[in-house]
Amino acid sequence: MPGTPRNQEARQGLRVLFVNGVLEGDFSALDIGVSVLASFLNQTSRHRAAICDLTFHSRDWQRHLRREIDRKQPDVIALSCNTMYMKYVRRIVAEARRISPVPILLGGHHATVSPEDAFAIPEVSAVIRGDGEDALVAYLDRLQDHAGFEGIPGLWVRVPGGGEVRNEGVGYTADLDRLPWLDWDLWEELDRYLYFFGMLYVQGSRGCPYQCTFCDAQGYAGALKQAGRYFRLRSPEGFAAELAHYHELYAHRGLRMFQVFDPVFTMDDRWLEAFCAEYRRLGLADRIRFSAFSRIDHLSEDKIRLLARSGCGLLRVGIESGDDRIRMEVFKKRIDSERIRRINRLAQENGIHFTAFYILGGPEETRRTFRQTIRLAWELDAARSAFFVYKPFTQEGRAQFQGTGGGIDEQRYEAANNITWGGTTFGSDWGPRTVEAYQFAAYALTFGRRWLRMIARRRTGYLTALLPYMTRGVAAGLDWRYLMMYFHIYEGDNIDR
Ligand code: B12
Ligand code: SF4
Repeated sequence: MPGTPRNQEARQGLRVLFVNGVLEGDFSALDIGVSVLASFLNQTSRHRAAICDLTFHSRDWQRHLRREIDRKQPDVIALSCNTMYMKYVRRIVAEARRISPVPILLGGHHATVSPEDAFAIPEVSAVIRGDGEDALVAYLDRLQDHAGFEGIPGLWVRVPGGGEVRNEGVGYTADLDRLPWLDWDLWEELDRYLYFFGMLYVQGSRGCPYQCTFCDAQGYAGALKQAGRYFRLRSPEGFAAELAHYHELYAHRGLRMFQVFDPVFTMDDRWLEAFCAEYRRLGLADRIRFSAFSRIDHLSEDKIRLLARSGCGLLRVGIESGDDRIRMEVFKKRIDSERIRRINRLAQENGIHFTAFYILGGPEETRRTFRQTIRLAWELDAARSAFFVYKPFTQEGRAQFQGTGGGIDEQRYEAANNITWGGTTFGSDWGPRTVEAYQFAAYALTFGRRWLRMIARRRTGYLTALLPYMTRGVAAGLDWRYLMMYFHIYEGDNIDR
């Protein structure tokens, strides 16, 4: 019967199978939430977790899912969801239910910001809102012990035999230092990720105190508010020690860079100094570089110098728009173009590359602001420029289109599975296809220039690296457009030394 665990042995705990459900498109996610939760269960509870990754099985994912369920015999199947991938989640959940009667649990970003939507999927047995660590263990304990589900913050559950429990609140992990280091080998095809990307995803903090209107960090932050602060830091020394551990385990398997995924890594000055000092002391600065998200207003000459001598090779910063009003008032990222130019210059002088992120197609854009964005991108000449296409995740972002003569093409938005391509919005003098045309022009210019430099630098090495990369990727069922994109971002040393 759905909702009844098969493993009834008292102390052994339940077996959880996380399914990483990337069925097409962007294959870049070694999901951090799943990695954290699976490692947490294995290392701190009596329950056991495994990961079934569909990323490299897009052509035969149903067969792979069945094989993995047969092999791992889970008591619970769990999926992490974001809004764009809900179409995959629905298909996977339906298929998993055809294969197995065990409870199916959802969590993650979409389950937190839109729990009704996640819980409405008929095959879903339970949803956890917010941080998953403690709520997941509590859910599994109660499930195994046949106890009630009341009182677990953020847990919504359909009770076997009828009825449901919807607990108030959200899961919240205040102290990040109690989380164990990650067991990346839970990803059985880790070596493929290391081949295609050469990096592991790491975090020294969680959350972000800002409220940029295009970013759904604010949705998660809003849900978490009742429980505690969204922005939390780990011990900087503990974080550096964790990276040293990964370097020892994975450098010989292809790890070439740490991709630091703290939303604003350079937020806390003292923390950053302590981390950098420890990263250098452990001898990592000379052996493996890292790349990190930052914000222009959390960068200064001192910080850039500190980062440059501590192994940071690349900073990923949101420039968002070439128009100050769009960036500062519409997107609410209050950083002006002059400051951007100054920090960009300082970074270039100190040998730190930028990946600059831009957004095309947001509220109040005009053809003029599209051109301004492309012009600024050309002028800044970042090592990499990425032009995302606006997707209306937030209520505030949606509301901003009202009264502008623009809006959202709901059909296109419904069909979208990424922020990388595909217009879903329109303005007073432009439509979704206009956005795509400007995006094409933006890449033709900025990437064209980078491509010529790449060829000049690598010469025949370029083709001898590209051909096996593409061949292996296509053979693994990966989308050739993303392969092309990721080859030019991550292949080689990842940083363009
Ligand atoms: C790092 C990051 C990435 C990384 C890593 C993604 C990953 N899944 O690990 C990369 C670059 C690969 C990425 C990709 C994408 N991302 Co992203 N990403 C972020 C970022 C900056 C931080 C997220 C973070 O801190 N994670 C830390 C981990 C620990 O948190 P977590 O994943 O939420 O997991 C916790 C809980 O949610 C919960 N949980 C998670 N899963 C599960 C499952 C179960 C069963 C349970 C019980 C609990 C649970 O427990 C976890 C531990 O506490 C946020 C922005 C922000 N500031 O928050 C955007 C963000 C989450 N990303 C977003 C988007 C849209 C994407 C992409 C779709 C973009 C694209 N390619 O087009 C892809 C989706 C890939 C994917 N499979 O998730 C959106 C999501 C919006 C939405 N409403 O869904 C955000 C909010 C940014 C934005 N644009 O608004 N992303
Ligand atoms: S875009 Fe960056 S700074 Fe802005 S809210 Fe999102 S994570 Fe925070």
